[in-house]
Amino acid sequence: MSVVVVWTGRHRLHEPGGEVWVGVRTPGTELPERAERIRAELAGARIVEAREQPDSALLAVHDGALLDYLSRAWSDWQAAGLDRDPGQDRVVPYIFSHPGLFSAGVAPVDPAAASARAGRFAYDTMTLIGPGTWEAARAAAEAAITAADLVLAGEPAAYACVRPPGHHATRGAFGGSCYLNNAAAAAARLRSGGAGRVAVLDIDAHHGNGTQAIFYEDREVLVGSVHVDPAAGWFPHFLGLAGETGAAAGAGANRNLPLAPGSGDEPWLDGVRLLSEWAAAGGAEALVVALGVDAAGGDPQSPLEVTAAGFRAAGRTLGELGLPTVLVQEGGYDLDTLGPLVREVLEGVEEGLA
Ligand code: SP5
Ligand code: ZN
Repeated sequence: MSVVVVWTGRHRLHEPGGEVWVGVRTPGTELPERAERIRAELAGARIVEAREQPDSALLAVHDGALLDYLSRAWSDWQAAGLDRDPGQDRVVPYIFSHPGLFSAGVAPVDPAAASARAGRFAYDTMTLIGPGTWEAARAAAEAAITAADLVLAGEPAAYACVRPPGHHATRGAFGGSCYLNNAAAAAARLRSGGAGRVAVLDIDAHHGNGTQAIFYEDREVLVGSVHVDPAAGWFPHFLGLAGETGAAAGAGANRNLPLAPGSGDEPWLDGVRLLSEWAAAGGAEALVVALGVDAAGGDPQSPLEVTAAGFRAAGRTLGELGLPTVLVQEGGYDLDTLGPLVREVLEGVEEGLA
């Protein structure tokens, strides 16, 4: 395989320890073994270590307040004794600065209590923070940015084999197993490195709401996502519909293609093709693929039914755009098929680029 793979072993520092869903701690599926399985499948590839990046690379897509919070969340939680009393070994929010709390001219206070602070930045209860979460999330973003640098230096395609994933993280909030938006950080680096217009195409089974929000008013970053219809009962539930097309200078620069639960190769590949044509027509000069493989039939987190051949065909379509291409790992939770499906996409990209 010729696609260069960017890797960091620091992902292992993030052990989510489950997900609190409807108030119950469930085992969770965003496990360290995910990245290890993909890496094992790509054992023959060229591997490059993620390079450290300055804060400015993260501040291009995130608020400083979110970065400050994430970097201190676990130590503040521990300093407040919450891991001993009541005995919660991960940061879990309990009160949220919901917009419905506030009147015109009344802004949220920065809460003094560590137990409350999470609810200023978390938008769900499933995305837990432990001792190594910040270091791992930062390493994942750094790996995605490194992949962008490799492509700027002339690699036709680079794949960041990362976790935790990123596409649900917004400028100022985290959720959906995501803390920092790795794909958005890669797109920002491609832009600052000279790409005029960048397309981020998201083929994860879930809507890339974080990436959408980050670039919603940006005409130079086209954001497209094909995903299971949130209005049919799927995460992120509150947005991700076809009517969300960008705003202000970014009007028309966002595209959502929601699919019915149960959709398989044909409608999903139609979506991938539409997004690719849209990116080409929009003048994209570089491509970021938010590469989740949870649209696979058999994935525990989504009802889509895409096959291995479908993933290969999607890779080919994206490769045929002929653009410098950064691929960033997002979801995909069936440990036995995750690696092979990523390989199908990467080999498809190579075929398309050739
Ligand atoms: C990056 C990514 O793929 N994030 C996916 C986050 C979606 N998680 C939604 C989980 C909804 C609760 N699932 C409970 C399953 C109970 N059987
Ligand atoms: Zn997903």
